[in-house]
Amino acid sequence: AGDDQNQTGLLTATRPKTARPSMYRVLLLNDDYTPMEFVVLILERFFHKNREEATQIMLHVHQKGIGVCGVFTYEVAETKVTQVVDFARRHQHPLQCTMEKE
Ligand code: TYC
Repeated sequence: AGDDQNQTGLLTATRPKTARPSMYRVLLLNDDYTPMEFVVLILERFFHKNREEATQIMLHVHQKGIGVCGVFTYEVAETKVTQVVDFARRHQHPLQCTMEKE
């Protein structure tokens, strides 16, 4: 924030011009067919989780039905969803991945 001087010579408050971008959660959904090990691999490969974190997230999704893999700007989140779904389909797994605004 700053102070600008207008034509009247009065100081008025101004907003900072750079807003933070909206953030999006990337979500994994549970299903009955995708192997647990494959979900762990996805969390390691695309979300840079270590084996312990990946296993925790996978088990959370398995038990609760849905879980967060990470939070990203729109384009990064969209890319992650595409990468996960493409990878799952290439391996003939029905794994669902989606995104939602934070
Ligand atoms: N429910 C799956 C199984 O029992 C494992 C699984 C976990 C699938 C998380 C999808 O997002 C998922 N093999």
